[in-house]
Amino acid sequence: MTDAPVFAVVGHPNKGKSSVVATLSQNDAIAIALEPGTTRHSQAYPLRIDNEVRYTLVDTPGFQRPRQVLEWLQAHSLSASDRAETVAAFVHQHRDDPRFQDECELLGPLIEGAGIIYVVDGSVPYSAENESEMTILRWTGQPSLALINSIGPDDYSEAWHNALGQFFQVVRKFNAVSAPFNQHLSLLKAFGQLQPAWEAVLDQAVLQLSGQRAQRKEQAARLVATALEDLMAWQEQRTLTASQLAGHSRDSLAEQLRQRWYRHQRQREQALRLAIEQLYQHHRIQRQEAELTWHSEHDLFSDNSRQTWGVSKAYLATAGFGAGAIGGAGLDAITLGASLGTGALIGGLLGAAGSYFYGDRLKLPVLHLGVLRNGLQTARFGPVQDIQFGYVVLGRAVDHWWHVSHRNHAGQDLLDLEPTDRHWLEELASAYRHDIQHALARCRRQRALSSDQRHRLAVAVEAALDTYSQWRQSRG
Ligand SMILES: Nc1nc2c(ncn2[C@@H]2O[C@H](COP(=O)(O)OP(=O)(O)O)[C@@H](O)[C@H]2O)c(=O)[nH]1
Ligand SMILES: [Mg+2]
Repeated sequence: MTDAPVFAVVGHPNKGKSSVVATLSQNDAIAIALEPGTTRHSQAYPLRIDNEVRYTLVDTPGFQRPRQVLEWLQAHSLSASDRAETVAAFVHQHRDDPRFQDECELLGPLIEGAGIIYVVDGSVPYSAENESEMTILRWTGQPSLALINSIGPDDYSEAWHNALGQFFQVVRKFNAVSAPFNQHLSLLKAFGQLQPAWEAVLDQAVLQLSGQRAQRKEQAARLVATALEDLMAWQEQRTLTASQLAGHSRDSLAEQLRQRWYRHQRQREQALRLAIEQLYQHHRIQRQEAELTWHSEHDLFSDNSRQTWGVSKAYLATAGFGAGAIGGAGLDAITLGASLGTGALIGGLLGAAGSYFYGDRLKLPVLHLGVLRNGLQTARFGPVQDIQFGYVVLGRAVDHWWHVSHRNHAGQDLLDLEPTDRHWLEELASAYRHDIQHALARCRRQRALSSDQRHRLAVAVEAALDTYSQWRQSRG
């Protein structure tokens, strides 16, 4: 038993009703189509937090014959006091009438007590055609809110606002595809204002959604941290008999293990992408991203590889800065209190300069052959030699997380993780950078992280997520 409010999302076909439902119920499985008439039946989509329904949105077909419906209602109503009953009578009498199937479907939830969310497209001019629909909705007597959802580039929202204000208790602009999360919350609060019984429930839902969002960020950071550990430490092994070994050239063995190593790294990164998307309840994102791969001649700082990986020179120079800062930490300790951490600064500059001036090529994993034991020899490839690799993985993961966590469930665009020139890493507090650097260095040497180190890495990655968000926001 739940007293969670129900809202029927109604309006003309193809104005973004299903998109509003998808976004507010965080469900990307809702039919959103270019063709009108995709939705033939009303369908309820509950939003659950901790397994409890907090509110439900009902996706409905659009109005087809509003004028005829209104004529019928006017002919059957005696006074303003019987209008809601007249609407109910219309639905009961026309249940099996194919001409009014869509109207019966969409009015059904309203006569059962659902609130109204009326969706219009603010990018096309206001038309009086909508007045029959709006009048019918007003006759239901249900709490009502109108959303101006602009699909195209033009803006007629002011005219819409003036008209809608006469029919609905609250009128809001809300873009189902691009509205940021805080607008979802403020919309829920507005719903709470429509009916006293809903206020506490929806205020609670707002708190829970905020809490859930914070929790998801923390979980995302843990997922990224675990992937970093795995990717940095990964080693491909193969144990061969002496005769098998004789049948292989060293090069062909290295090549075989190298292929396997790359495949694993790519799959591990893909698994991280999917885990992040699932965490945010996105199950059908189409993503375009350069593969995590390179050739032995790839120079880490060449435009070519940076573009391939989607990370910038400045970003990697900053990673180099982080690396240098560790080297300088000793200096820092000596000068502690006497200077403002200039030791770390100088070390950092040297690290960055080293990256630039000494042609810092990404040091690739190499093949190691173990000693012959009982006629068997183990060949090992990996882990990666170069800590910069960890920063490449981190930069890509943070960018992907940002796009997923800011994506509405009505979004259908290809998620194109285009490289941009980003140098947000320098804005991450140095203590976090140290923790990341230490963890990456340890994993590279295949030394397991202690639970404390693991925790610190996750905390530092979460700080990186915050830093990246702020950095993006500051760039508008
Ligand atoms: N750009 C943009 N497109 C939207 C938005 N809302 C809906 N659309 C598009 O408009 C079309 C109709 O949307 P849909 O939600 O299926 O409308 P419905 O028929 O009212 O349920 C789809 O192609 C959507 O992708 C929006 O906020 N922004
Ligand atoms: Mg629809």
